[in-house]
Order: sequence, then structure tokens, then C-alpha cells
Amino acid sequence: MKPAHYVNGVFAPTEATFPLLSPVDGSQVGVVPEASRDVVDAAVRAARAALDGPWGRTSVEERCAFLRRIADGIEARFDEFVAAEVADTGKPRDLAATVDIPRAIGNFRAYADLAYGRPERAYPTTVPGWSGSGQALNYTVRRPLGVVAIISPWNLPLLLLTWKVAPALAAGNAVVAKPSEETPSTATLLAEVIGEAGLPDGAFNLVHGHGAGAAGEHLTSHPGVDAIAFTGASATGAAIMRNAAEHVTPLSFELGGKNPALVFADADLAEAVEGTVRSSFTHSGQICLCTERVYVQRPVFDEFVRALAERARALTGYGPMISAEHRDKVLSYYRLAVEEGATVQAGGGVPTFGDARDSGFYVEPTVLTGLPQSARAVREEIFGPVCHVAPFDDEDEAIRLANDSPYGLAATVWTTDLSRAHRVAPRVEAGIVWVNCWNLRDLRTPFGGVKASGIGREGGEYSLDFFSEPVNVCVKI
Ligand code: NAD
Ligand code: 6OD
Repeated sequence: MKPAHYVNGVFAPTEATFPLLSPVDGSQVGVVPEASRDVVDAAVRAARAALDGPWGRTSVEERCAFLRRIADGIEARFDEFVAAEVADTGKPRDLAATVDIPRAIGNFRAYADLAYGRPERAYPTTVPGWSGSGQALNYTVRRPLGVVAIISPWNLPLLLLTWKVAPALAAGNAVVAKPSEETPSTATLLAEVIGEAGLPDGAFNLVHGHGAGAAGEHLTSHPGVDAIAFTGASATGAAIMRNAAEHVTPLSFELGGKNPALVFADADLAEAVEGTVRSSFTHSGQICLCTERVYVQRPVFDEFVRALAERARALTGYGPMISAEHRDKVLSYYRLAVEEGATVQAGGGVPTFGDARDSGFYVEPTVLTGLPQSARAVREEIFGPVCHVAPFDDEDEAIRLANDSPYGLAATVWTTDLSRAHRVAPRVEAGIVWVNCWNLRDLRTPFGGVKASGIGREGGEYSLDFFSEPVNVCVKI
């Protein structure tokens, strides 16, 4: 399968390409087309025409049926999707087969259920002193926003793309999507499946290419785009926002994080250690929800650090960083942390395997201690398999440390004291707080961040709200 643009129901050839490298061994595994401004224009025009054509006249029942067919189509080609995701990202097959691809299928099924079952409100209104019945009925209908641009990152390529495509289509929008330049393959397979599902031409379009000064920027600054849903780095969000300001284009942003974990002395320590191994090192830390700051109550601090470092050193079978550039960024933070005074409790370098992976983009799972809260390695998102562990004395200090960050995406609280959990969770400045668990997802719940971690919420009805506009109708009775 060769990555290709998909515009108006057709895979479009392109002359400009760039190489696709395997993160596992650095070898070239393909080429990716780079969408010019003309290709982006054509995709936006096709999306607009779809809204004016059969797609714009579909009922919610018809759209939900399309979503279910797309889910079935991905499921029917499950192994192909898994292989493509593994090839692009280098992530362990197990992760792609149990998280990425099942969740992509789940996203379409969940939004088929949610959109179909969605009630709207009505308000019977009494108007005192009005002749006639003295009553009116206000009710709300929702209409799609129009042409929506969806821009997604490389870490969970299909999961995060479909997380937005499914509700956008369910709400009746026409989509122009641009996946990350690092991970074009499952998006291309998705376009094939969408074509096979019979979606009207132009309802879903796909363009590939880079972000700044390229396809991503052409798309998000396009005057024909009615809304932008973006997942990626906070700095990219700021750049997109500057372009979107020109046309006052509405946006939904899921951005970076520097997520804290709070481990109280009353926690089940073994569970907290295992939970932190998962939350810091799953997908080699390349998930926006991963824990990079761990605060541990002083009586159990030494024991926790010892156990976490031991588990980190024992990890095997982990995947690489997505690119040489990202590996270098993560390693630069490993070096910076040491310059800033960190003690390296585990990892801190590049592993050697004695095989082709030595040419890949791997870094070691790393546990640091000893940094002040002001250190850049404690404040800035690294997006690799690394966490810094620091002690705290009481609940107030734990909350103060957790909140002392420009970010506010997700937090994890480990305690066996239920009252404490309920006290602490709402005081943490984050969009999502997990207690004694991590990344346990229910797709109906609000998902997103505060501060530099995002704007708005997605998930369940929150996504359907973003991707539609309420229109109030007032009828005099
Ligand atoms: P990125 O911001 O570099 O790129 C994301 C997407 O934006 C890519 O498709 C890229 O081509 C495009 N892009 C880049 N510059 C652009 C521009 N100027 N205009 C338009 N599009 C542009 O992010 P990444 O490196 O792919 O992903 C890692 C980042 O994403 C991390 O910061 C991580 O925390 C964040 N992230 C957040 C969430 C969340 O749900 N909050 C989820 C996953 C990743
Ligand atoms: O689980 C999700 O719905 C979601 N949006 C996850 C984001 C992970 C960030 O890398």
C-alpha cells in the first residue's frame, strides 16, 4: 500500500514526494506524497461540493450506517491495518493490535451509537399578556459546521485521526484530513475503506504532507475551511491559531502535556509502581497522557524510586522514537537533566541490541530524581520514556507541585483513601484525573486539557457539539 492523497473519492497521483523511514532501523520503506496548495484547494472544493450534494442531504440514520460500515471495513482488514501502523511507528505489534486499531473501530461504532441516540431540547415558553394561546415552542436543531480540517499527529495515528473523523462525519460535515507526515499509511487504508463503504465522493478527503509552510498550513489557513480540529504539540496549536484568526475559524485543540502522578504513602505501592511503569513507558512515553512528573509522599519515596528504577531497567520489547530528530530531542533532555543536577536512577542513554535496531531511533526507559521544580526537564514536555520523581510532604504540597506547570492535560492519583481521592482530584488543574488507574477510557466522557494542553473538550457529546452548530427555532403557537 502506497500513501496517496484521496480527493473527491479518487486516489490522486502527485509528483512531489519525500522518503518514509522505518524508526526500527532507519531504512527507507516508502515515499509520501507532499500535497501542494492546488491539491489542498481541490480537497476543500470537493468537500464543499459534497455538502451541496448527496452527502449534505443524508439523514443521521444514513450517516450512522456509513460509520458502522467503515468500522466493519477496518475490522475486515484488521491485520493489514496493524501491520501498517507497526511499520510506520515501530510500536510493538501487541500495542497496535490491542489499542490503536481496535480503538479506531470503536471510535466509528461509538459515534454511530452516540449520534443516533442524541436527543435535542425543547422549551415550551409562556408569554404573559400575549393574545392568542400565550405560548411558543422553542426547539433546537443542529446543523454541521461545513468543511472541517482535521490534523493529527504520529503517536497514535489511526486512533487519533478517527477520534475526530468519526464525530465530524456523524454530525454531517465534510472532512479534509491531514495525518502526520511520519505516519501516512493507516490514513490511506482508511480512505480505501471509506471508499468501499460507499461514502459519497468528497465527504472524506485526505491530503498528505508536512505542516508548517506546507499541506498542514495550507489547509488550516484555507478560507474554505469552516472549522479546525487539531491534535499535536502546543506550539503547533499556537501557529494554527494565528492562521485561523484571519478567518475567525472555530477550533478544537488537543495539545501537549507534562502530566503528574501523585503517589500517597497510603497507596498500594506495588500497584502504584506498576501503574507508573505503564503511564510513563507505554509506547515509549509517546502518548500525550504519559506521566513525566511523579510526586511521591516522603515516607515511601525511596522504596518507590528503587522499585520503579528496577522495573524500568528490566523493560524489554519497547519501540523506538518516531524519528531520528525526535530521538535527538529526547536525548538532549536526558543530557540537559544531568546538567541541571539530576541523578539518573535508570536508563539515560541509547540501548544496544546487537542487530538492525542499532540503526533505529531507540532510547532507554529513564527514571530521574533530584531536580528542582524549576528545571526545564521538569517543566517542558519531553514526549519520551522518561519521568522525574520528587518527594512531597502533604496533600497541599502535592497539589501545588502538580499544578505548577504550564500544562494541564491528565493526572494520576494513587491512594487507598477514598476521601482523599475525592478531595484531591478536583483540585488538580487537568482535564482528566485517573485514580488508581491510567488511560482507562470511556468514549462518552469529556477528553481534553486546560492551560497549554488544549482548547475545548472532545469525546461523546462534546465532540458532536463541537462539530455542529445549534440553531434555535421559536414557533408561536
Ligand atoms: P506536531 O504538532 O508537530 O504535528 C501534529 C500535526 O500537525 C502533524 O500532522 C503536522 O504535520 C501538523 N503541523 C505541524 N505544523 C503545522 C502548522 N504550522 N500548521 C498546520 N499543521 C501543522 O505534533 P507531533 O510531533 O506529531 O505529536 C506530538 C505532540 O502531540 C506532543 O506534543 C503531544 O503531547 C501532542 N499530542 C497531544 C494529544 C492530546 O490528545 N492532547 C494527543 C497526541 C499527541
Ligand atoms: O483516548 C483518546 O481518546 C485520546 N484522544 C488519546 C490521546 C492520546 C494522546 O497521545
